[in-house]
Amino acid sequence: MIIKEDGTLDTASDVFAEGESFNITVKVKGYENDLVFTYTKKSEESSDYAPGDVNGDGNINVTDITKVAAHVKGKKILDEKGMKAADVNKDGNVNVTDIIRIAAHVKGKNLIK
Ligand SMILES: [Ca+2]
Ligand SMILES: [Ca+2]
Repeated sequence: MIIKEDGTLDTASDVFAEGESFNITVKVKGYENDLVFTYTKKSEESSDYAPGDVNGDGNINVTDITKVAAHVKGKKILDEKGMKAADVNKDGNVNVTDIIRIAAHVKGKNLIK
């Protein structure tokens, strides 16, 4: 755990706790009112990529089209999350229809919601 210059605690580097949740108690010598922070693990559900954002970088752009195209051609198969994000029309298949749909989004013609 790192305490940054602005006083925030950075625990992202190395998780020292396991399980669904854990507490961190902050005590300051000579002062009352201990602070207890409770951290709860993010559910798998919320970590899914947004539809169309195949590489999960937060943007839907030409990189995502390229990735879906490579998948459809059988050159580079997407991982599970990528597959889910790539199937923008949610018909259970990742194919050229999805590429067209993502391309339309990138062009600003038909946005994926
Ligand atoms: Ca992306
Ligand atoms: Ca599809």
